Amino acid sequence: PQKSNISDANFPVDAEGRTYHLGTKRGEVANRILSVGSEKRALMLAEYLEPVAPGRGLFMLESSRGFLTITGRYTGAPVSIIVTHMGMANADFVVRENRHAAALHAASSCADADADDYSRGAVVEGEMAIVRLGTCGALQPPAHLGSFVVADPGAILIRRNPDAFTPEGEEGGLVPYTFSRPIPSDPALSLALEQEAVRLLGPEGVCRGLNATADSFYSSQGRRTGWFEDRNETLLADLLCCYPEAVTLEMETAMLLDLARCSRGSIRAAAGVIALADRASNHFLAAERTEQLERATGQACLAALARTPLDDDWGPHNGSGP
Ligand code: R1P
Repeated sequence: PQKSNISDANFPVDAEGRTYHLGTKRGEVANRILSVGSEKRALMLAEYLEPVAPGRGLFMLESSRGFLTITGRYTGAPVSIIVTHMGMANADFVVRENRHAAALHAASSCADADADDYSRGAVVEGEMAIVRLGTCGALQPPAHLGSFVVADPGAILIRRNPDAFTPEGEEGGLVPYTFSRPIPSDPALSLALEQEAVRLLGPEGVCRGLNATADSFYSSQGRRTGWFEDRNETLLADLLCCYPEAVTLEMETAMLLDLARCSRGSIRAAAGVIALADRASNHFLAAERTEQLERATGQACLAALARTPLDDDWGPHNGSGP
């Protein structure tokens, strides 16, 4: 894909209607999306999918930018697993390019543009549900090494403020890191995710709590590296002072929840993360245990998506499947 010419600088698509970064087009992506951070995790979880239609394989497409989309069915419901890689910009690509509406730019100049214009030409039409399955650092109980933590009630965003690192900023007392207010997750989808995880892992392995999403792995997560002036020595303490209920720290959830909140009611989003690192003790989870948990919690995410009722009509039966 993406060999033909791109049109529309506002929202680039090629002549086939394939998006610029994810490379997918209408009909190739299901309304239920599981967003994962790595290709290994996506391929492992694709083992639990059935083909979209009998006698056909899973739909798989990797874009030139490395975004892999796999579409199939889980317990009958169409689901796409998408490799989102890391960080907020990549989460933004995945959400926006799937929700994309090619006609929006043209329609926005028409005085009589109506709500339908937002779905015309979309990669995914109708309501969407997106669940992120990620890994994270555990900040405090109830999250501990190996826990699966559902981001309920949601997530806050930690941003590094470059202005604070200038002489003027220092003089003016600018803070080097800012914390947003909580961004809510979808309550029903979060509950479904928690219930499915408890079913597969047992109640002791699952908890819920406020997530903190940082705009980097190092400085804005309070990691210290000698070559950079990061002024983050008190960052984690400051975070817990501001949000005593924060339990996990990672890099995508707040972006997903923010976009869902701003999606004009078209996207429901939730996230669950496996605590891979304990930020208090500095311990890290063994690779074999991580894989076991990825398999179990991945199935919980797929089950939560599959049981979520959506106003969609996707599938080969109406010609919209891949
Ligand atoms: C950092 O190592 C990455 O791991 C976490 C962070 O959010 C970041 O993306 O999540 P994933 O395992 O989903 O990538």
